Amino acid sequence: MQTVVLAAGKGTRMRPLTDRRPKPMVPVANRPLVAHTVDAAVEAGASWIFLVVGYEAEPIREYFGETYAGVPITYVRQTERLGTADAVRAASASLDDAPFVVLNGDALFDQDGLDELFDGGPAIASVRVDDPTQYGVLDVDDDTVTGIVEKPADPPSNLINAGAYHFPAAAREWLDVPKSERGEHELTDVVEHTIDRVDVRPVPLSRWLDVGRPWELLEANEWKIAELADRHGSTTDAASAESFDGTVSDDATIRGPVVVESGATVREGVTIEGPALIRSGATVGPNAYIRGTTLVGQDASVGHAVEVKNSVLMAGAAINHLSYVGDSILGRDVNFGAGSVVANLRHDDDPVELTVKGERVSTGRRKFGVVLGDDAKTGIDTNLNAGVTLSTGATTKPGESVTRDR
Ligand code: TTP
Repeated sequence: MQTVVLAAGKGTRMRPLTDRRPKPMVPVANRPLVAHTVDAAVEAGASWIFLVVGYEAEPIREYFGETYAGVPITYVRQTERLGTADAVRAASASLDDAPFVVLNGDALFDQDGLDELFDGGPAIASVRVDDPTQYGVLDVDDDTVTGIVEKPADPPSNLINAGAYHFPAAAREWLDVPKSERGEHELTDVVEHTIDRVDVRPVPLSRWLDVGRPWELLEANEWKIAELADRHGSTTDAASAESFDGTVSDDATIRGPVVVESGATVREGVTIEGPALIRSGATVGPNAYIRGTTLVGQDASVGHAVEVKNSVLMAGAAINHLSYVGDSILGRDVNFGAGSVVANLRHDDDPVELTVKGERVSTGRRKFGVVLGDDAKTGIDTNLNAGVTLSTGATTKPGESVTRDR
């Protein structure tokens, strides 16, 4: 099945984490986000991948090369970000006269659901949610989709569009849709054309995650680190040092599923409660505590008397002395000054808010810490309040208490 993967988005809602990398390349467990989508597509039967790229395309090309997992990759450049239908239209000249699948490159799909989408005829993947009013909602009659409505006040069902479509060959002729109210050429309008002409099945997904905002990156890592660690990590309570590819001290305590990649070092006195992934070149300890689904990225370091809980540390991030980091995302080469501490809970117990595109929005999480852009550095003894974002390269002074974004 020829498969178009949409990866030309800007990821503006994920800033500052997308200042220096396209959103498809943000790290999720041991690969970039879009690689999980491509892997799932290959597993489901993709025979050729058409990657639509735009903003910061080079790292995507470098990662996948000309073939990936034995499947040829064609890169299609979308020159202007004019919408998802425009993105597929950019790819359509390269497609054969045959059915094709389109996947949003910034979503995670469960494998069984994707397998079902690829098998059989035209289909659209959907997820059942409690409140569908902020999504594209499917109208379904028996086993056929009869309509799709954007953000309806009175939704026809609880099934939302999950951004994965199986189109008939003829749909290549239907991609030229006018701009929608929000000024984009949208694939949902192409779906409307398709359901007017052929039967389209709804394919229910049991698990799905649209990764648009920073806390969803945390959720993506929670999903994929747990999956990876369950597959490869030690599941015994007291794993022996030999169970790991990396170097693990006999005096470290590892509980639950943990992956320590080759070239990573876990020193004496460390406790890691999985799921966790310690990537190559990373060092942990001595005497550090890691818990609650954490990614320690390549060459990152977590030093003496540091506790890291449920967080993502991108490559080269360093928290070396006497710190606490909880429910947070630290960009590449972030440096925590000694004694810097993150708050991840409000005293009124309300969900923590974060700035997304200039507005404070609820993360929906009672526990959420901070987001630090690449190269941000805290002075010693900095306190970072829950929901604070530090932009790329930002610094704090020693002893500062940071309660606002900078
Ligand atoms: P969005 O999530 O709507 O856009 P985005 O990824 O740029 O994020 P943000 O809104 O934070 O800036 O895009 C959905 C998917 O479609 C995503 O995989 C990116 C892709 N896309 C394109 O490839 N081309 C486009 O013109 C648009 C609008 C999206």
